[in-house]
Amino acid sequence: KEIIIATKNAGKAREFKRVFNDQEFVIKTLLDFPDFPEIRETGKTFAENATLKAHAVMEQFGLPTIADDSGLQVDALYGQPGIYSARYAGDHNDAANNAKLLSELGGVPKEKRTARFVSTLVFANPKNDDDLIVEGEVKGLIGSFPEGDDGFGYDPLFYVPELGKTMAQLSIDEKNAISHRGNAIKKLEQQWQDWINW
Ligand code: ITT
Repeated sequence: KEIIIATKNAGKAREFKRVFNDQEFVIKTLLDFPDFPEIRETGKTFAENATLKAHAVMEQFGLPTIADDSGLQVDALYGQPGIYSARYAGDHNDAANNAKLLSELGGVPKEKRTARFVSTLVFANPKNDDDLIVEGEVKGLIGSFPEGDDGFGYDPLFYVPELGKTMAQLSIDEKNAISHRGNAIKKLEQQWQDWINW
């Protein structure tokens, strides 16, 4: 049994593999297929983009496929960067994205730097008519400088008040325990075994 995670993002791939390791199926990601073409994310919502990615990959491989579309919503920026989180500063470059976020929030005081990470997962399968869709989120504050070396993307700027740390200061298990993606995966785990037709 094989499941494909429709992502080229190494940080996401690591988090999925950590949860789905040691099970009776094999997990692959698009990092195992470097020639797989870029999927254009033309949707207007996380769910639309995750659906596009899941179906493009499912149709190519004929296998059960999970896609994640995710991003950061910052209240003081009216929910931006949102679905544009990966390419906020142009090309996909985490350091440039973080620098742009800090500059956009320049002068905004701590209590107004509220934000959330959102992850929408779509599980598509050739033998199921309908997709399984779940969403997870986590709330936090955008710091005024990066802290921590783990994780990816905006993690060094995403401060989790309950833990007194940024996401980039958490181990992968600590991050999965509270993160938007971890929360979405937990919802998926409660449903997918009953849903899937192998
Ligand atoms: P795939 O489409 O190949 O999965 P991607 O990185 O392009 O990779 P998205 O379009 O869903 O994926 O963009 C998600 C962006 O949101 C990601 O590049 C980060 O900038 C940000 N993001 C999402 N989850 C994050 C997390 O757990 N920690 C930090 N940043 C995150």
